[in-house]
Amino acid sequence: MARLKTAIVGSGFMGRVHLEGVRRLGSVDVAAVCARRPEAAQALAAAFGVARAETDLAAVLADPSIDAVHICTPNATHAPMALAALEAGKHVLCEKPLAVSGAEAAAMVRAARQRGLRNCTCHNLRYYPMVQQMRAMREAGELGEILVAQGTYSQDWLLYDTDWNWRIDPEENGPSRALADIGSHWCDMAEHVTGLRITEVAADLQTFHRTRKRPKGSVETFAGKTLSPEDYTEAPIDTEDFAAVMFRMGPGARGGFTVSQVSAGCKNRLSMEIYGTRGSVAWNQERPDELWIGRRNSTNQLLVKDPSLMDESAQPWAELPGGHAEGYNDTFKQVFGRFYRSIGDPDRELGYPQFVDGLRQMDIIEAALESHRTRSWVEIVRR
Ligand code: SOE
Repeated sequence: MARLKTAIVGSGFMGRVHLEGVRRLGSVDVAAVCARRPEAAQALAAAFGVARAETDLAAVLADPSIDAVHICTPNATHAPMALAALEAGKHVLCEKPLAVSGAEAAAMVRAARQRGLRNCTCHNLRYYPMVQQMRAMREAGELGEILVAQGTYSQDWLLYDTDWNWRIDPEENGPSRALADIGSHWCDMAEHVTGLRITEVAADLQTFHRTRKRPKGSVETFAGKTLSPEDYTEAPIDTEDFAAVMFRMGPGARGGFTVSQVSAGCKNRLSMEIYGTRGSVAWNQERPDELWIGRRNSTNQLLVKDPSLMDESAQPWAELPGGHAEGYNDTFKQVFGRFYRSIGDPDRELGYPQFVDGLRQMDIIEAALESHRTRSWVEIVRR
């Protein structure tokens, strides 16, 4: 396959994760890093030996040698940047949430389809080996009919009123914070593993800190836990720190999840529990190589990731032998590898989430916001 060229837009936590992930592929060159602040673009480019550090996205998009772009910037920039990149004929891999509204996400889906360009919403957490094992077991009928899906995505990096990040500013983040940021991961995984769609929601949101101390200068994701800035401004906050969501998955399956960015001791605790008529599975991102398997009439099991013990259809997502953990960074490599291989091979099975998957999560988030406002069940209207 001919070598491809890409650009990373965004120089924060996710821009660096993406750059590292692309570098592991061996068939894609990062031609440029683009960021708002020239010193940030230059620092990230220098750290990885990338030739170009840009602050002007238009200059990157005007480069005919660049085949694709990764959008790793605050949520409010996703749609304008993706639409400009698609207009310039670039394949687009965009971080989640796909946009700040369902309308924006729908426009991105339309634009990618009209131009026949590859498009990906980076719901990478699907691709931990044991998450793929849960999906494979469901597809093989080992769980039976799905009855219940439940869990949480809980963190503690925004617990204090001095914790700040662009996600707290609705101008950069959009109207939903915890639901859009980590609830989108949870819902995408629940639908991916069960093969069902969330059809209705009843949600209760809470903002515990009605004001936060906004530090002067930018604070990179998760970095606020170590910063002790000298001066702050008191900022009013109306995006949610927490949400509890009940949901229906069609006429049968039921479930519920919480999302929290204020749960002390939870670092990135995404727990997924799926209960079926023949058996159950449970997984926790903080112990990613372990899968709990529950049975009614035989002993429960704890499966430790080992490709030789996994269902055949899950094995491609486990590239290391048992006992060698496969973690967060590996999930990006899995997504990126399939994304770039699909560019060179139009007939290939894609195997990664598209913009349409990101749109579905925006529809769920908007329904949850409406449910909270109206204190009622809200149906997910599929576009
Ligand atoms: C912050 O909650 C964050 O960086 C999310 O935005 C990512 O999607 C998640 O993978 C890790 O935590």
